[in-house]
Amino acid sequence: MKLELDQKMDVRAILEDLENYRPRRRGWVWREKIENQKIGPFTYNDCSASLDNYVGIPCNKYFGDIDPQPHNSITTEIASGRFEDDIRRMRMVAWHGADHIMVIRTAGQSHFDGLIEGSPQGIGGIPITRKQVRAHRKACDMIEDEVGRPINYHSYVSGVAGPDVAVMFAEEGVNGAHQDPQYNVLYRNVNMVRSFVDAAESKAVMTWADIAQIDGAHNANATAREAWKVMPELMVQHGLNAIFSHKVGMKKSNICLSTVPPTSAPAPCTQLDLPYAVALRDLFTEYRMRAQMNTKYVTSSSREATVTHVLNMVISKLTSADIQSTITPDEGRNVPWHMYNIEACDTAKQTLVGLDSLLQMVELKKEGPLRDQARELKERALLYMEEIIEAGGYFEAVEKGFFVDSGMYPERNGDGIGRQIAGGVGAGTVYERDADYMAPVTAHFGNNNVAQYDPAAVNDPASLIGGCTFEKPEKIVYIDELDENDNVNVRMAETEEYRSTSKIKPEVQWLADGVVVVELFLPTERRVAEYAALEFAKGMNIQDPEVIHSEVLHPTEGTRIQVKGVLDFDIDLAKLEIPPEPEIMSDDEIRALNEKHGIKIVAATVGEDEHSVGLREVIDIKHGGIEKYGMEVEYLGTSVPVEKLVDAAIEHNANCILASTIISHDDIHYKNMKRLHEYAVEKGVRDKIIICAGGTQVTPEIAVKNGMDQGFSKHDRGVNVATFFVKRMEEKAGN
Ligand code: Z98
Repeated sequence: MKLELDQKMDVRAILEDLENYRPRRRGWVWREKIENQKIGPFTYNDCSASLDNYVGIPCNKYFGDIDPQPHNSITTEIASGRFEDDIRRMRMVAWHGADHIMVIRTAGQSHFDGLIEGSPQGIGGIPITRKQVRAHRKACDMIEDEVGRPINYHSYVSGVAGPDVAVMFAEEGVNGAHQDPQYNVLYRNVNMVRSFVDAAESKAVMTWADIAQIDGAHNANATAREAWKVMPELMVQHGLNAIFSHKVGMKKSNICLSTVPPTSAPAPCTQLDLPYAVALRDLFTEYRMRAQMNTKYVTSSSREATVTHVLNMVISKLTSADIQSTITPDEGRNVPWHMYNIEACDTAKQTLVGLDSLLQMVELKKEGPLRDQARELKERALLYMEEIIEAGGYFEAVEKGFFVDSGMYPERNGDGIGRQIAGGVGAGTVYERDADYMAPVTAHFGNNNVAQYDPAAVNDPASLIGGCTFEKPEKIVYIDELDENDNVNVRMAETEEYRSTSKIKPEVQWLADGVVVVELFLPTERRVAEYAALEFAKGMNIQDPEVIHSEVLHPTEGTRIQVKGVLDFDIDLAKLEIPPEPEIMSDDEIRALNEKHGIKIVAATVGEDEHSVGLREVIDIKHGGIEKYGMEVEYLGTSVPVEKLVDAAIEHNANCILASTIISHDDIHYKNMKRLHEYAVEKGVRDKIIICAGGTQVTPEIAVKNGMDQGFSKHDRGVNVATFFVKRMEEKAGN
């Protein structure tokens, strides 16, 4: 199956014949850094190959539409709850530069002691099931063909069903997964003995499938009362999971430390985050770094989250990041919407590309506070590790509440997360293997008495049954759906109208969800503004309004509010009247017609308006304005009365007037246009002179309504204006 560039993804086609779909590869694919790479007019040293199809950041139009891709894998986390809608988002993020697509799973799945099947809807994520994973991997296969770069698909191998999930992931070609038994123990209260035994099995399976692993240390950062105080502990957590994984057999280059710069401005964050990042890279030289962004201090301000993200990436750039994660700003306001995934990917791409070659020009000091603090952090971490051993080992240390304590080790505040060795979900479910225990499967951890059945099968126990599902995927039992009411078919039937007709609705995460965001400034204090905003939203026919962000601009003068809500009507695109795209002539055509008609323009910003930039851009040759076609322009300046403009046109024998009118208070821009037209009529020259107006709030329709020949908006450039003048001159000449 192939995606057509100019067509939407057909989700139904992806779901077809899933039973027989097989992933075409296993394992993680890293981007390759190309030094000295020429892209457009520039040379890059820290980028990878560009994509075949992409959407660049908005200003790439000034640079020949290039879209350089940093060498770091870029993660996007998707948490919409409907896997069928995630599929379309995956395509969009891939075009924006994400190659690591991480789907968050539904709340509570970590306590399921087994696989979930079918495609139920989730909360805060999706139930991870074979059908869903297969459909997603199939979609990623199509998307990677389209963008020309491998897409790594990722989810979680944590929780009580870790090994079951790991096996399913290996079978389905999942490329990355979180696996860290400490996560189970500390944050999900899964029994620690069970978690570590399961982790050994899970990691063995992940090793076979070449799945890149991400640990869970970042959660300590996000949970701690003061995140920067857990820096020594974070290193201990990384160390435990990293060495455990390696001992199970995982190659170090597949073991990624999930590291977060622990603080955020207004803290002097670089002062703390940089030594920490350096210390971590000193200690874990052979492992990979997955730079997560700081979510602990992310609020509902997308601006603030973006700055945090950028500061975090400066740390990544000054040290290293094999994977750069993006979350902004979903985490803060819990709105996991298409546009925020994409914005965050763009933020990462823009920042990392903007910082290209940084380390060719600057160097971290080898001595001084950076190295001193890094050394101190490493010492604290080693002491911590020693104390764990003294306490009797990891399990005892957890029982004693060593972890996620709010003190900066060796200080302790006694408020760590304590778990009992015999407690938690799944306690008492680990049994010693019998003396004759045997499992005829591939990638199994620990004792397996295969020899007693067939000595030749010792290194390949699955050969006893002619291959397990890893070798013989046809042995996989594929279950399509278990719940006749909660599945993708039911959901898609509900929104079918928006798939198969020309109707559309606004959307933030699910097809036709109708959700919109309205931004208001209200001249009052915060709490009052929040409630007032809800009333305004209701007045705008927005249903279920909810304030998702409020920001004090001044305690009494006013508050900025963002309200989300639902619009319950749709639009039929077949009935939509869209004015034709403005015609643009070639430079040569315009020049030729100008020679023929001798266009002479009098231009000014009219009224009490001092704005000159827009008009100058339209006129000046420097900005590719109308002068470049040889048109003669008499520029009168700013704040010119409309009457003077007409008088000057008469005096200079001009055939065109171009008035710029930016200010729109009290509809002054309309009034200016009207007066211009009327005064030209009074003077008896209206039919001899083409009169046009432009400005940020001007539309062609409004301008014409107010007596202008044409109106130009902020999107119009010199070429649009020049094309109009020569065309109208031709019309007037009867051609
Ligand atoms: C991230 N922003 O992953 P539940 N295992 C580990 C985790 O870190 C997580 C889970 C499992 C973060 C997202 N991390 C949070 C090591 C979650 C998820 O129990 O299904 O929520 O497990 O980058």
